[in-house]
Amino acid sequence: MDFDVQSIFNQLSIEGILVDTATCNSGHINDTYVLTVNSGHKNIRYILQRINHHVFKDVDGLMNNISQVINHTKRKLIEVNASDIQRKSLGLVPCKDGKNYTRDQTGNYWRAYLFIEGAKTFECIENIEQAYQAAKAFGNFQHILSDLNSDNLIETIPKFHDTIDRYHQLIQAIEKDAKNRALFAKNEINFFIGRKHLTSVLLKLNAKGEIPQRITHNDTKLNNVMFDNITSEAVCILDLDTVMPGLALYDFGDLVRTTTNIALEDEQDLSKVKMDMPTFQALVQGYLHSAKHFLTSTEINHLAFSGKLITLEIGMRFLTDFLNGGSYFKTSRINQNLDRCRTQMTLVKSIEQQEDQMLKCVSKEMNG
Ligand code: GN1
Ligand code: MG
Repeated sequence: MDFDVQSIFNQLSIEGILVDTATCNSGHINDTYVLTVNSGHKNIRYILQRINHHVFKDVDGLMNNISQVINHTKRKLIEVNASDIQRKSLGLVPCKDGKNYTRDQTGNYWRAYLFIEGAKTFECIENIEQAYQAAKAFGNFQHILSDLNSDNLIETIPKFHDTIDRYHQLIQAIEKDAKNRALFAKNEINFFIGRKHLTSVLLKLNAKGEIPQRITHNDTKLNNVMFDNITSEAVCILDLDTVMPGLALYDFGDLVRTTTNIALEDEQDLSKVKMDMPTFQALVQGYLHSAKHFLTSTEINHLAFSGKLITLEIGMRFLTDFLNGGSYFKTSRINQNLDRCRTQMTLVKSIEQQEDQMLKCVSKEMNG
């Protein structure tokens, strides 16, 4: 480990002795560890995260967002007499100085959460019910946050889902061609240039007032949901770093991207990558179950489109990072960002081929 875990642990308001630190290889941005602490008669686990402050530049604002979201969620769960509240919302561990994050000697930022026991995350779905559960959980998450005052939230990453801006960033990376890779990625570049018109669709509808801004999660990857080991229900939503004003469709779109495709995000065998219709149907059912009452008809009519757009957006981001020489997303092998980009492109094409059926599926689920 490249840091002094004991000295960070000493700054946390936790009673007990640190007995183990394990690396958790999940997430492309922050570094995550599982701490085991002996508190006399039992072991208690915690999540420790190094916050990537090159990506999240205002860590204080970020942590303030997260604590507001957690407090609001807990209040709402108490209001409805929910059971097992400790496991249904993240719990931040305070530091000895009263803050909810700390800094080490090298200038890195750290935070700790209570570990949610008896539940786990998945990189790909193992059964269709998980797609239903995840979509229902994110719909409910948006519903819970619908009355949180967004004036107090900062934009943790400005223009995060601004697909027009993401396209411009790709064009800049192509023009700069810092690593001389543009020729090598010619087909990929043309793929996105040919779909430029898609990037403005939701932003225009938002500007016209047809799609409202809401407080959204903005990173609804399947592995940001914890599923209960016994009931298989979605218990808790993780990764609150990008909870901020956004469009509900960004959340639904990323669910399409990460659940309807059973291949890994960096799968090299592209024949495995496709949008699975029954999984899409389960997603729609789960999402409508908790979000139908607040979604506008324009939002509902764009559920299928959102899957295509967010997959396209993430594909553009992977390609941009590949062209820039890869400093944003963590990689563990050469050309991994290009492989990630290719899976996204394949998934976009698969969605395009099935978009009519997806639209029909949504209207069938809406109209009974
Ligand atoms: C990043 O860190 P992680 O894996 O939860 C990224 C998301 C991308 C995702 C692609 C802050 O999420 O936007 O969709 O990778 N998060 C940030 O897998 O950029
Ligand atoms: Mg994340």
